[in-house]
Amino acid sequence: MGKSSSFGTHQRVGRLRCWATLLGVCVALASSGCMDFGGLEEEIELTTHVGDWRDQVIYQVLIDRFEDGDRGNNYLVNTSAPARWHGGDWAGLEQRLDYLDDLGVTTIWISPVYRNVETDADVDGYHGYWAQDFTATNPHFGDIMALRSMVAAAHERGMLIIIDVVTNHVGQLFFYDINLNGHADDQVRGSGEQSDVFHINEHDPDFDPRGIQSETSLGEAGPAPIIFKHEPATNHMPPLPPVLRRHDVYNRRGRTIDFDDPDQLLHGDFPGGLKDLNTSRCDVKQAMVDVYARWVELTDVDGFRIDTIKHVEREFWRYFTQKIRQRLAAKGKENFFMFGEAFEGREDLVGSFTLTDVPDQDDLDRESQCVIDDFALNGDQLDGVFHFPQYFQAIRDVFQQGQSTDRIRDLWGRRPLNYGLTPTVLGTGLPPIKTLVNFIDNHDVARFLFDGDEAGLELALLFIMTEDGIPCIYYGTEQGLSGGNDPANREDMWTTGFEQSGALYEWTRKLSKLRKAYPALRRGDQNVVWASERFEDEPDAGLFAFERSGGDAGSSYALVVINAHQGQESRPVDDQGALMTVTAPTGTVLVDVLSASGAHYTVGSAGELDITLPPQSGVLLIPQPDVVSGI
Ligand SMILES: [Ca+2]
Ligand SMILES: [Ca+2]
Ligand SMILES: [Ca+2]
Repeated sequence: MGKSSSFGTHQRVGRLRCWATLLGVCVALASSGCMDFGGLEEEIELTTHVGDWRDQVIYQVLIDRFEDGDRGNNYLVNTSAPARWHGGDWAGLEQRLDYLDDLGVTTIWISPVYRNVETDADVDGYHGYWAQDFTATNPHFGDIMALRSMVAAAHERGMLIIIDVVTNHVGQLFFYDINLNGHADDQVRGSGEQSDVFHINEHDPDFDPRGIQSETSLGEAGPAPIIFKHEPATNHMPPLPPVLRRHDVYNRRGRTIDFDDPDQLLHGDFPGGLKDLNTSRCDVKQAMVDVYARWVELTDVDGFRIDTIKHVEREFWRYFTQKIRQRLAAKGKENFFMFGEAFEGREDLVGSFTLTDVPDQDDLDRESQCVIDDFALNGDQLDGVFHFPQYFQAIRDVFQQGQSTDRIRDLWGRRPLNYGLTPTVLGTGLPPIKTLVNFIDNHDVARFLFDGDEAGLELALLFIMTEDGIPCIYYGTEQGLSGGNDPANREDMWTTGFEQSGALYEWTRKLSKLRKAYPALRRGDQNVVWASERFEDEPDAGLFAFERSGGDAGSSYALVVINAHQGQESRPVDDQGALMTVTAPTGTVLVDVLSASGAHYTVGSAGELDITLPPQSGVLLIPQPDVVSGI
């Protein structure tokens, strides 16, 4: 497949917009070309809009839930049910860019942009993770012009856009015809008298390492055929681009039951009947590069957040990321950030997707057989990852539950063992270990306030906005949204009124400004100066402190001290009475730039710093001569 040939087969249908037509008309055209990019297939000029990704504050938006800027694309909308389409769109996000700019957001990560299964088992594809047509805009979110307009408006403000991408699976687009009767059966039974009773779900059968087998009354009858569905009303239609209609591009082994089994982890259908692509095939690798590079070429977006990375082979990530970087860089888009999501607490596993060591040369030679250009493969993978281990060990354990802070020190101490230490070729220029994406919550977990309190949330915000890496805020955090697990955590943002005066909003905005004002918070190396294994009534229970300095931060210095204890004031002092020591020189006056009164502390003759913090509070200390006024 040539670089762009996969899109060449789609016939233009003029300016016809899927969403603007009646659903039936759109579906009638689906096999003849309604799936193209709204009739606009020309590329736009690509530009590199970012310098250093560590300067960014990312904000995650579920497009369907953020702002409804265009009632004209609202179909199948039911705002009274959390798992239905609610009407948000790209035009709505564009209308709220000023709000996000004021908050200090610099980068917006948005839901997948392409067409989805509309609804499956009475749940809608509003989240964007049920791909049906990778080459068409999601008509609920707008057309290509609306997407381009929003991206351009963000760029005009100096903001960046990251799109969410899925390469592991498509929506529930086919069933396994296990009983060979040509249609989908959710349950099949024998008589129970002459034959055993058995249950089959042909949409989502359990994993079989041999591949799903067909079965007749006489026994097994070989691999079960797969049959693409043709249900226009719910957009269960054969996928696009056309290569995804080949049966052998799917693993066809059924639903993953045991995530600890590597075969199931990599090759099983994702729960919910999401059909797993065979991502070690050359045609699948090439199709995914084509599809996703194309979205950048059509819109000038600045990065990818990549879904479900642990369900896809490392060899795919090597091919995908390297070919995306090469293709975009050749067109003027450099420093394109690709970070991945593995919902996983194991740091060695999460970090393994950022390692750039060349694997076994024989493997690399085999993988290189997929290469159709002049650039050989190396060991590079992703530029960064979502820092899920920290979500569990710091956000949940410490800031929600008040457990001991030494687990944060230990977690950070293991970073060099687990994350890539070398920048990828044509990547961000930074090693992955410096661009971990730090978050408090997201669309896949209950919001912080569901299980935690506002003081804890403020501390967690202070933590992610001052630590090494790139902070990422889930939409509505600044408005105090508190929904529980999916879909309750996907509230309609418009119900908040986009107020800009609440305490959490102002706290977040202030932290954004401080991060921007002090290079140490973005570029400095990180050094833990106090952590405690104690969490009951000891003097230092709940205390955690770290410095940011050196690295690329010049002479900039910052010290963050946090008391995560939920019931007592604490002080960094051990049982022998020894205080915390810091690297700032003796006599340095450190000012708490979070405090309205300008509280300050002086470094003692042995480098010690004495500070007592109320429960669930923190300080951000800056040397007095460096303090920027007016924040
Ligand atoms: Ca709308
Ligand atoms: Ca059947
Ligand atoms: Ca897979």
